[in-house]
Amino acid sequence: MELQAKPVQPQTPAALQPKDYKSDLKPIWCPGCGDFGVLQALYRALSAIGRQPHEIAFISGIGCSSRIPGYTTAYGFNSVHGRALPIAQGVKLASPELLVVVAGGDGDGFSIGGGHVAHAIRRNIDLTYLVMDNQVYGLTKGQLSPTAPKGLHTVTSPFGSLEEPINPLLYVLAYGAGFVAQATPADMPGMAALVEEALRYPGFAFVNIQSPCVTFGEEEQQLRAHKAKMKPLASLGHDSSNQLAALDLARAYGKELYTGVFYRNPAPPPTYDALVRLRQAELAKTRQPRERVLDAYLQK
Ligand SMILES: Cc1ncc(C[n+]2csc(CCOP(=O)(O)OP(=O)(O)O)c2C)c(N)n1
Ligand code: SF4
Repeated sequence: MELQAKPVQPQTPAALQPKDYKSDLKPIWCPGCGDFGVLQALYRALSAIGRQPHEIAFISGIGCSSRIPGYTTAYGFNSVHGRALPIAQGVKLASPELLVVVAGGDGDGFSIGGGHVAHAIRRNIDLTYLVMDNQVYGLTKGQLSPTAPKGLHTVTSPFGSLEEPINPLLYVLAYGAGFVAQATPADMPGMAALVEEALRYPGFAFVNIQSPCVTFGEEEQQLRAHKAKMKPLASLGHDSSNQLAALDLARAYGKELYTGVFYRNPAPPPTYDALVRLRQAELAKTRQPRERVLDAYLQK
């Protein structure tokens, strides 16, 4: 008797839902922490993009916000304080097909890890960097962070902060980041749309998320205050392809709460990871047969 194969029904993959990116781990953030909103916006943005969880890698350092990788079904590495960006660059170069997302706090990114930001930008590695900017070190109980406003009283600034804060928007724009935006969980649809746009940008994309720390943050950094003072850049008629206008608006960091895209390079240059692949392909053509055997071995 001849065996007949069962007729195969053509399968169209079901569209991914936000819940498909949600892991079984329950977030242990304080009730009301802004990072809950960021996580929801991420799930929404990822489902809109439709990449499978195994095609995505989340890299973080250490901090409350750096817990994000564990709360997704994607690959994740909750690494070392301040070292998320160099690790993420290595991941992207080793596995260029992955969608690489870096998530962490303002302390992680602009204090201990501050030196890495400029290099990731000038290399133009294709990754998305989400900073949950709450102006304090949340995880270690509310010490002064690099974006803390002048005068802020914390356990490490008993006289009020005497230092000027770092301006993350101006910082990344000045180094030439191709995509720079700011969001707040006070506008969830706006934040999800911005995260999605950043994920889609081909190159280094940065989103500064004003994510309130309800336990150690100031009153004016909470959602209610954000709702009252946020100004969507689109409603101001800002042209996001104008880098100089973006730099000018970014100077108001800490005074105004502008949300939306400050800058999007209208002609994104090739990314570092794409250039590496191009050079590899060029080099492969000129290699001698013996060297090609070595290349094939190294690529295993
Ligand atoms: C090398 C190293 N230095 C210091 C620490 C202590 N530490 C852990 S998280 C953190 C700062 C957290 O603040 P932030 O990065 O802004 O994230 P948040 O907790 O506010 O989300 C510090 C100083 C550490 N874990 N490792
Ligand atoms: S300490 Fe602040 S940043 Fe950390 S979980 Fe609590 S509210 Fe969020």
